[in-house]
Amino acid sequence: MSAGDDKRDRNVWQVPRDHQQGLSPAGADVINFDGHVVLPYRFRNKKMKTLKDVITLKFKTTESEGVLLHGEGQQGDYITLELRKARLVFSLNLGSNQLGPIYGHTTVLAGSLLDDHHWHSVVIERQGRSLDLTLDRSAEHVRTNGEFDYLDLDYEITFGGIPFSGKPTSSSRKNFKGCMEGINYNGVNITDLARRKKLEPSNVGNLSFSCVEPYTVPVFFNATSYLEVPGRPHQDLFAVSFQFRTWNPNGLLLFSHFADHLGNVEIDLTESRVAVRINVTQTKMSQIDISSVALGTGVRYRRCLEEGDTSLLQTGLCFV
Ligand SMILES: [Ca+2]
Repeated sequence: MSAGDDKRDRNVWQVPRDHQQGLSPAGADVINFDGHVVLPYRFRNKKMKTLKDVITLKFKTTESEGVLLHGEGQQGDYITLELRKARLVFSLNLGSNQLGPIYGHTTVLAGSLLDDHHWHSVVIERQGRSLDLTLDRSAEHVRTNGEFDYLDLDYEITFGGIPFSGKPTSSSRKNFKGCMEGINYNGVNITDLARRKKLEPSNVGNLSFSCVEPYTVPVFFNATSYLEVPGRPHQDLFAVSFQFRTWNPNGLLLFSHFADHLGNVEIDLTESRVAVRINVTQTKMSQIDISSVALGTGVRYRRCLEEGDTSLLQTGLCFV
């Protein structure tokens, strides 16, 4: 226990010296999805049979789950791009043969911690069974399963969610809540069509053309920046909650003195583990409950390290 570190003994707010917020390009090409609305692009001839697909879009969100786009056909073909546990999941089926062993379901996973309210770009390029999924600057190349080359979709491809159809696949998936930019489906500028009211959004929810900023935004820290908040005098309760991400195995997350020289509390990372240290100089404190704090932050932190997101290298500590 390192008590008495006077550098940490502060009690006023200070704006961190290296405070950055997520940059959100103020493009005119954005669509905000509220988590309910779905934007369909209906095919002119009710069917779309493609040997080649090129789909591009950018998204930013604070949600870890949500369907970015979806299409399906009565033959069993489907295409779905979604976020699951803050990872990008692309599912494609060019056709399955239910009589034989041929099964076309193909899944590609990309990225992690994508619910960081920063823009991420996605490019899907398919030529027959050859598939490239590019997320930001990293590309995955796969060959789709099965023997079929054509994607056969019926009626529409939807953005921001799956319209309710009564099927279990649609009801178990969350709609996308966040912002998309520059949606292009095989040369069709979906964002532009939506802005010109050429597409009919679903009746539920709202589509808007500027990004809604979330109530909370991440705060970035480097090795020398910090944030100071005033304490609440004459209160017996000390309660704090936050989420964080970092690439660093060691670092001080929080420090506070208790009133009346009772001691202090310190939450830090030590060798990739969260430690809550309470230094009591007098025995006035009767109850200490730290379990939820330690578990909550630890899980997030471990996931960050396991998934090896190198983009965190530049950010240092990040509280969200
Ligand atoms: Ca097919």
